[in-house]
Amino acid sequence: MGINATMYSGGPSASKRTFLKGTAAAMALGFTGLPILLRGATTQAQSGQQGILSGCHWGVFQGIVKDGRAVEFRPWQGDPAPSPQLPGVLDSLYSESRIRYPMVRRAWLEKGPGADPDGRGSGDFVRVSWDKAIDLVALEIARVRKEDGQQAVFAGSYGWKSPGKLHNCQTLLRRMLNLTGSYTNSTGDYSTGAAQVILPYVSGSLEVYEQCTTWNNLAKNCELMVFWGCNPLNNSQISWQVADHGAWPGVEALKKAGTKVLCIDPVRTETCMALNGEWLAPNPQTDVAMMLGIAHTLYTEGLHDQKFLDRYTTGFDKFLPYLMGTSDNTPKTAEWAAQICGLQADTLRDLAHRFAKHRTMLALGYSTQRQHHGEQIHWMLITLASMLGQIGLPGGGYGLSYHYASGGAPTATTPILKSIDDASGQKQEGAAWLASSGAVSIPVSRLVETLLNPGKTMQFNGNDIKLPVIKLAYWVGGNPFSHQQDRNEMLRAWRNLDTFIVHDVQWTATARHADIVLPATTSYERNDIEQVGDYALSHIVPMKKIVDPVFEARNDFDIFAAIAAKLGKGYEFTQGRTEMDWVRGLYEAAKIESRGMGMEMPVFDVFWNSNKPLAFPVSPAQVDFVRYADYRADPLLNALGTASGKFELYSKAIEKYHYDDCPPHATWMEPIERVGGPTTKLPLHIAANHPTMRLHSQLCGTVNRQHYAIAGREPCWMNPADAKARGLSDGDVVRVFNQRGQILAGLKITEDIRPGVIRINEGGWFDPMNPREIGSLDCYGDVNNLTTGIATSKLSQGNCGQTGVAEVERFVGTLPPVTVFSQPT
Ligand code: PGD
Repeated sequence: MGINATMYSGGPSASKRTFLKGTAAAMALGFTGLPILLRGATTQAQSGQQGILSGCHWGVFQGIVKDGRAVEFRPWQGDPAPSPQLPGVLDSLYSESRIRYPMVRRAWLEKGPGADPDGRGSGDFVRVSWDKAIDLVALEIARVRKEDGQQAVFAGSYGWKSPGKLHNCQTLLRRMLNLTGSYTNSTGDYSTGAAQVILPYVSGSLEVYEQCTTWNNLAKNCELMVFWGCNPLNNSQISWQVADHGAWPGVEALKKAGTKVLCIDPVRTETCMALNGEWLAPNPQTDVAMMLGIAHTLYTEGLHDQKFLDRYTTGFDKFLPYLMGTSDNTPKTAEWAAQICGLQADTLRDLAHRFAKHRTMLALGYSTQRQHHGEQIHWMLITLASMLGQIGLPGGGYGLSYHYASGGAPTATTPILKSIDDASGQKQEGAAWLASSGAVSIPVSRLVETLLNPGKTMQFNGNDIKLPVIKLAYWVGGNPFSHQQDRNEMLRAWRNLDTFIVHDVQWTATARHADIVLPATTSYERNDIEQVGDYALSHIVPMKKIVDPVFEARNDFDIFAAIAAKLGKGYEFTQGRTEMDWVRGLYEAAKIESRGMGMEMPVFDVFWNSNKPLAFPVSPAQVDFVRYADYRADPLLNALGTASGKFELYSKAIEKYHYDDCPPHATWMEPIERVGGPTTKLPLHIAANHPTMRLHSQLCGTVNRQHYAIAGREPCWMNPADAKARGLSDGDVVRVFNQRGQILAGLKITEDIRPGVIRINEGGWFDPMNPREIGSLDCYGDVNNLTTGIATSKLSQGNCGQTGVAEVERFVGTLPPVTVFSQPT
């Protein structure tokens, strides 16, 4: 398949003709060198309608404006599969939950920092002027630093802030704090907290965010595609940068090729349905045992590839005694695995045979490692793939990002746009969320533990960290009252803070629990620039301001510039440059870099005024990219970044840490709780998956809720057998509860989830009936009331958002109203 087909098959109106027209346009503008194309591009503006080009997590779009108000966000013609979430993106500008003015919690304003911490979340705010708000913030940062030290200010501020290389609110927060002092930072992320720490020991790179063998290559060469907890058609709607949606043509190509598809998942996913896949649903949290059962069959039947293991891996000899049970008296036979994972032993043997016989791609998702001992599954998958010996072959091996940001869409030849930096002297390019500056850095999901245990020593990835005393938390571009597990433990911890400052666009539960709330602009009220596709990097898109800021919203950039100025570093913060100076400068730097790659980008004004994304070419080699082909071809020249230069199926480094919860080879370990587990009493596993009509918690406060809310609450999927056993009917309002919390939800009965599992998507806004009471009933349905706050292990200290069990009953009594989507009083 050629480049054009890969990029455009399935697109609404784009065609080869449009592509050629774009080429002609580019040439007419006189670009030289390799062809740089202004592609895709009969814009609404050109066809006589007002359309302003921009981009967001959901894709490239045109903002249609009437009388100063955005009335439509229309997908860009070149988008092969526009996200149905776009109407909610537009609504996020004007919805009832928009933050309008700077607000301060009354008790904090009248009695000072730390006053009445239990009153957070009760909505008693006082509107203040911007000048007053900036004063309060600057003075409070200075006070805390003076009284409690630099580390007492927490600016880890994790979250899916909007894209854009200038208005990156988290970098801007740290820029302001670095210029005026220091702070406590966080390390890692909530997506792959466990995998990104263990994989460098195993394959020598972060691996989870690396490009996969392309869909194009799979369509030609893969015989068995295994989506293991991996759902591209839900999760690739969005990207960290601007989404390209290359997964849709990819999946379409697989379908056309007739590739056999197997989905291993407690939920029958959109991807499984679209590809008419075979669905296998093991007990949740038991995949490592299942993989071990398959590995045991491979080995005992001589189906493993010893030559591959010898040449490309180390440590199989140390893993083998565990697999065969000579080291622990438990052979990991198919029968042993079957009684843990709930599938038949014959099914596991059959999988071993099919994996070995066919060119097989094992595509694993991230949620499988967001579990207690989550490090093990990615390690075990690589161990299994190594035994199969197909890593580096076309269409075979394993891939860890097929479900995320259209991993597997071919990567263009492109310069990398730089971003404004955090003034720490460290460059923050690419995986900015992994960079750490600051006085101290704690693992990102461990803030609650830190607030509850200041001074404690925490083990983390071979090091000891002394948990700092934190008095002020500053959050921008994230929603910890959604993303953090065990909401009630978190509420307890938050009471130890003097001050909680939040900038957001919407009155999320996080904003509602703040002491100082500042209204930020959305991307659609400011100018910026971004790349399209985290893997594809297909275009650079102008993110143009579509409308003026609503109410009193201000850009994070301007807010932090004002605070920096109050603290004596105003010029250092802005460098005397305006928004458009910065955007132009970032583009110009990329233009210079592109010259080194033999390309010539148009001058900035031409790019900006064209109202079109700037396209970059994709080489035939990238269209047909095979992960690890180079390593397979020459393991010495292309050695991996591990200590041995090979895949490490046993890690001597991890052995030296002596962690009781992370042994030196892939191991099955019981999670703290799981359905059917030895000590677990409650009967239903909670699949806290990513939602279909929002991005984490973003857009929950918009019209998109109409597409999924049941009785005004977050849906809870349940298998008919489980519903029958509890006398429940479709559409019932149910109470879902366990020892950690209780939420209301609307029941959806469906065969698309296995018995013993309920699905409540993460990101529902927390709406406690009585905000002063810890453990109060959540009236809307934030699933993280129910999940466990423990860490995956001492190695990575990742979050366990997919570990939790619960019970469900019909709600009786007077239904409390949902209040979280309206303005606080
Ligand atoms: P979002 O809802 O994206 O969630 O956690 P995250 O905190 O990223 O929150 C982003 C917030 O930033 C929104 O409130 C949005 O309005 C605000 N925002 C956006 N743009 C701007 C801006 O320009 N300026 C300012 N000031 N604010 C802005 C997501 C996290 O949740 C992640 S990444 C994962 S993978 C985890 N997933 C799960 C899970 O699968 N299951 C459970 N149980 N829990 C999870 N938690 C994690």
